[in-house]
Amino acid sequence: MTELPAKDRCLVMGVVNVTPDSFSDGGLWYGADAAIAHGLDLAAQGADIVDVGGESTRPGAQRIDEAEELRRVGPVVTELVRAGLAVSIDTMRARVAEFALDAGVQLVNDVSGGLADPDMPRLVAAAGVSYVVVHWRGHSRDMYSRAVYADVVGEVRDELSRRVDAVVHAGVDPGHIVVDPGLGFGKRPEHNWPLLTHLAELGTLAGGAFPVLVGASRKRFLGNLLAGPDGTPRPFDDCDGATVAITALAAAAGAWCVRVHQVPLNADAVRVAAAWRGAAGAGAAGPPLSVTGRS
Ligand code: PMM
Repeated sequence: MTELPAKDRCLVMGVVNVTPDSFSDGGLWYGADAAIAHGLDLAAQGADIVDVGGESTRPGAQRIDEAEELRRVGPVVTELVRAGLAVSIDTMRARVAEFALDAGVQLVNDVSGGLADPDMPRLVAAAGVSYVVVHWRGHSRDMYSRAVYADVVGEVRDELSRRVDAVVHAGVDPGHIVVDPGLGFGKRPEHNWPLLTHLAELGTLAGGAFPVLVGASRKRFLGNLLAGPDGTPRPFDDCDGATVAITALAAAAGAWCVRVHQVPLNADAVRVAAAWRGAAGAGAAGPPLSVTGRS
């Protein structure tokens, strides 16, 4: 099977949202054929991994049922794995992850960090694949009510640390864990910036140093930053320049991977950052992941 790439630079994960309603590209790749073609395009443009998701997590989103999620992602995951791509499944449901693991994905990206479905950590542990544990405080329908922090970096780090302990307790190999501050998940714009500037700290938990994934692409806090003179936020799909800037900064700070909607310029940015880190004597990327596929 295709293994997760091990590179001496930050990896680029291209997003394939098979949804009618994701905040920045909802509907564009909703049909299976369009989503498969998009995944192949992202890989051809330089994505190291393609991340397939069927459930929108935009603020306020209502959940879809499991059958619908499987209907959306099933054919896309199957076909992209068959094409030889390194594929990750973006889901909070163990049953969806199980289907994707059987199809051959190498990574489970769970934006709830194992909280939404208690079966998820055991499933990932048994599969022996990599697991992205995202900081999360609850489902999208009311995520802003939980976005209250006195010390956002310290609290996110503590909560992530507890999730890492829990998934390790469920059997996940610590060498397979990636942590993610969950930008925008139960966070207001002002919370995302300190998280971005403390990535190394967020990856250094009681159990050791973990690779960090950053998902800033096209998120609302960038649209707010780039708002026009009348305060109107910049549209999502016009935030790719800001995303590339974050990619360069995060990769230079040692991020393991960036999750992005638009690949080519981000693929350039991670190479710039690798050269930057190399010249600074920092090593080209952050802590390594044991990148074996399913055992
Ligand atoms: N953000 C979204 C979806 N999946 N996965 C990880 N690991 N980190 C993220 O920040 C993340 C994610 C929401 O963005 P989208 O609707 O544009 O996919």
